Amino acid sequence: QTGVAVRIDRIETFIVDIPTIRAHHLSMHTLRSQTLVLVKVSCSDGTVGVGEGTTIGGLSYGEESPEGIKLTIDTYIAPLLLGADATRVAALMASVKRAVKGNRFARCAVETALLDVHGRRLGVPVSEFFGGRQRDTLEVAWTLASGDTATDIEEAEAMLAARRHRIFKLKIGKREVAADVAHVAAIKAALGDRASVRVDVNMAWSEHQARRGIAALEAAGVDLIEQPVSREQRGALARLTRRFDAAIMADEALQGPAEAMDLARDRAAGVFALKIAQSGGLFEAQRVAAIADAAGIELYGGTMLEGGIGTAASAQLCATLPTLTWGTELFGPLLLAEEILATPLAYADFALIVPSTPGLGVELDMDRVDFFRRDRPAPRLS
Ligand code: MUC
Ligand code: MG
Repeated sequence: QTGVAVRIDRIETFIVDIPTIRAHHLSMHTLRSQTLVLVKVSCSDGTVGVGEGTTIGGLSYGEESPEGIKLTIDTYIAPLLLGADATRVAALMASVKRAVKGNRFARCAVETALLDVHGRRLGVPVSEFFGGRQRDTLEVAWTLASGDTATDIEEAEAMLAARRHRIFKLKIGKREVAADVAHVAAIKAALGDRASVRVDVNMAWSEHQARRGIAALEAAGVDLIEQPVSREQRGALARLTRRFDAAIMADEALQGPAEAMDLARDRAAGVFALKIAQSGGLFEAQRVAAIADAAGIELYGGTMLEGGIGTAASAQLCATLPTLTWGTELFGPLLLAEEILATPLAYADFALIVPSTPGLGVELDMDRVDFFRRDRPAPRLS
């Protein structure tokens, strides 16, 4: 193309499988390793940016799988972008959205890489594209999901002692309601006022189960209930929100600004789990946050258990939000047994320190990425 300031020359994708530090039990899947899809965008001026598209448990969490995210980027998004002006990030993503319906995780991964490369070129962190920072650290929750109550309590105590986390999210919904409630109540009783205890049901309950479950959880001192019922059951979510004092949070039900608008109009949740991938990128997530703000809905910085790239991208946006009442759960890299960043993200005093160098503020260690790649390249012979 003529008149293009900086051309997009190359877009590469890598599927990377990384073991987790322990089994992570969710209502729909048990994770023993996490699969990240990494995107690398190289431009004609020599700048390179990276993005990440990550989901949980293949197709068990949502409608995009890691393999599908890679295919969507390679086959449908990359050809649209090659040769285009890399400096027009919002316009590029608008053209991608016209040509690629749905596939929000894939679009988010590409947008993240474009923002990273744009920030690096301009010498500013990605947070500057969203109005600049309102905070430099983000409180981070930890998810207790070992599958065993005593192990979870031990893990929480260790996190408190290390001043790494004082908010704990428990993944429930796999067992009988009574068994799950007993598990959560035992953990809250052990931790008392030293910690906030929250649950994520990942859509596993019927409305009736939710009424029984939430009443008991509220009595046990749980302060936040995430996605108790199916994402389609918006009426049920709204009724639960009205019925209980404990905050009800929408996660799976929230897939971008249009759904945010519907949920806000129906008052179907008191809190939104803001996720960049589920929203369709950082720009769309910023719009979700604006709708929440206007509707008086509180925000929580959610995760898809991303590695360091996706986590840094979420952090760049979360740092710019006017309010983030419930903090974040940007702990994904801490659940992975292996590091793929050249320098790990820093966590201290219950918080993630938002990287402040240009772009996302993190670097991939490409030797480590090559090692964990599903299609591992043949070793380079010197
Ligand atoms: C979810 O459903 O929110 C976040 C933390 C965790 O352990 O799983 C996720 C996904
Ligand atoms: Mg959730």
